[in-house]
Amino acid sequence: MTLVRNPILPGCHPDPSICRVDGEYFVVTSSFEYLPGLPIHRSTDLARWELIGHAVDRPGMLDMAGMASSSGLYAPTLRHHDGLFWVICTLVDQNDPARGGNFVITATDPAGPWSEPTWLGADGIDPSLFFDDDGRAWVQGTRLARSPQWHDQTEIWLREFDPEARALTGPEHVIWRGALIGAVWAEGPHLYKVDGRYHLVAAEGGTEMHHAVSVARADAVTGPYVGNPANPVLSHRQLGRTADVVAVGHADLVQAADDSWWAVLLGMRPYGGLHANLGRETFLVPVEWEDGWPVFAPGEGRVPDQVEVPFAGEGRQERSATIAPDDGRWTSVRALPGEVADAVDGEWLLPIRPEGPTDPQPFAFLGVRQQHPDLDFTLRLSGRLAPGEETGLLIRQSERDHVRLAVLGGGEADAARITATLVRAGESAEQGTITLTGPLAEGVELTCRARGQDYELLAGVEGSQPLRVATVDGTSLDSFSSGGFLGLWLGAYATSVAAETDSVIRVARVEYHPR
Ligand code: 6LW
Repeated sequence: MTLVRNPILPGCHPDPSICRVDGEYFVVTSSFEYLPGLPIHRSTDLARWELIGHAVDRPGMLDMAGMASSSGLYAPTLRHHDGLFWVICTLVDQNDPARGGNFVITATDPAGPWSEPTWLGADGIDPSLFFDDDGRAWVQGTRLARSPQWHDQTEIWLREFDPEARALTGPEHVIWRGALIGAVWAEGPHLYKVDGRYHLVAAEGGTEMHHAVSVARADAVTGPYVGNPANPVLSHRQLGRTADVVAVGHADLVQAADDSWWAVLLGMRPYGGLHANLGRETFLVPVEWEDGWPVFAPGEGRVPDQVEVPFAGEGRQERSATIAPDDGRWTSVRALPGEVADAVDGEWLLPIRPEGPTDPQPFAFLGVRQQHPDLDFTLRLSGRLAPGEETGLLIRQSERDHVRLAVLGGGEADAARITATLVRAGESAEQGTITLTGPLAEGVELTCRARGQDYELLAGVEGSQPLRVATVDGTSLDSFSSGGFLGLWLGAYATSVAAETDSVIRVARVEYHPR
C-alpha cells in the first residue's frame, strides 16, 4: 500500500482523460497553444507517471498561427479499442469559430506516431468516444444549446460513430444539460457501461470556483439519462476560496487491473490569495460503486491530499534538474520547439524572429511548465544582439500577461542592460533595470526564484554573484486574474521587435530546481 500524493500531474495539465491497457495507464491532458500538444503520461501503478510523448508532435498536423492564447487544443479524450489508441479532441480558435473543430487521431503506440487528424464536422468542444460492448461506437460532445429555452446553457449531444470511416453517422441525441437547476456549462462528458447500464459523467458549473462532477445513467445509450439524486457528486464549490484545492471537476473514470475504480480530474491549488499560477492540475480520486452509482472519494467527499493505492510501488519519480534539448518537457508556442530552434551539442540555437511575446504568432520561445510554487529556474543566454533586439527569460500566461527579464541589444560592448517588465492585460510596466559588466561574451545567466507569488529576477555573469533586477508580484499572471485557461510557463525567448534579423541566441544550462 502506498500513499500517492495529489496532484499526480502538477502544473498546467487540465481536462485529464485516462485509459488502461492491461497493466498500464495512460493520461492525456489539454495543451492549448503549446506544442508539442496533448502530452501523454504513462503509469503502471497510478502513482508514478512518465511523460512518454505527445499526440500532436509533427509540423503541419494542426495550424495554430494567429490564434490568441487559451485557444488551441482543448479537452481531449483517450480510449483504447481493438488494438488502437484513439484521441478525440477540439482545436479551438477563440476569435474565429470557423477555424479548427473536432477531430480524431489514432496510434498503435500511445508514444506515437499518431495519425493525421480526421475532422468530424461537428461543432462544440469536449468530445468523448465510447466503444460499446455490442460493437457500436458513440461520440459525446458539448455545445451551446440551440433552443432559446436553454439560452446561454450548454448541452451534451450524442451521435453514433463509425470507426472504419472515422465519421459520425445517424441522428443526434441531446442527452444531458446538467444536474443542477439552471446548470451552466454542462461539459466534459464521458460515457461508460457498468453492469449493463450506461453512465454519463460530466462537469458543470464552469471550470473555476463552481466546477462540479455530476453523473446520470440510462438503460439505453441514447437515454433518457436520469441524474443521481446526490448530484453534484463531487465539488469543492462549497469550501470557498480558502480551500487548498478549488475548481474540482472534469472527471474521467478507469477500472484498475484489480477491478478497483479511480477517477482523474482537474483542480487548482491557489496560493498567495485566490491565484493559481500552476493552472489546472490533474488529481487522482478513489471511486466505489454503491447502488449502481459511482461515489467519488467515498467517506470523504473531497479530493484527498494523498490517496491510498494498494498496488502502487514505492518511490517517487525523480526528474533531472537540467533540462537538455532532448527533454520531452520542452514546448514552444503555436509551433514545435524544433520549428523555432535547433538542438546542437546539448544546447539550443534560437534564431531571433521579428515576432515576440506580445504577438499571437509563433515566436522564438522555448519553455516548460511551472510545476511548483517555489522553484529556481536558470538559463544562460549568449549571442550578439543588434540594437532593438532582446533576449531573455519569460514567465508566460499569454501575450497579454507575462513577465520579461530581458537582455537588451545595442549597448556598450562591455556592459549589458537588463530590464524586468511586467505585462498585465497588455499594459507594460518596468519593474527594474541594471547594467551588467564582466565576461559578457560567455553569456548572461538569468534566474527566476519563485517563492510563492514573489518572482525574484536576477542576472549575472560567470564568476560573480548574480544581481537582483526586480522582484515581481505574480498575482496578475494566473488565470483568475488574467481570464485565461492556463498555468504559467517559464522559458527563453528572443525578438527583434518587427525587424528582419540573422541573429541567433544560444540557450544553455537550463535548470529547474523545485525548492
Ligand atoms: C474545456 C472545458 C472547459 O474544454 O475549459 O470551462 C475548457 N470548461 O471543459 C478548456 O480546458
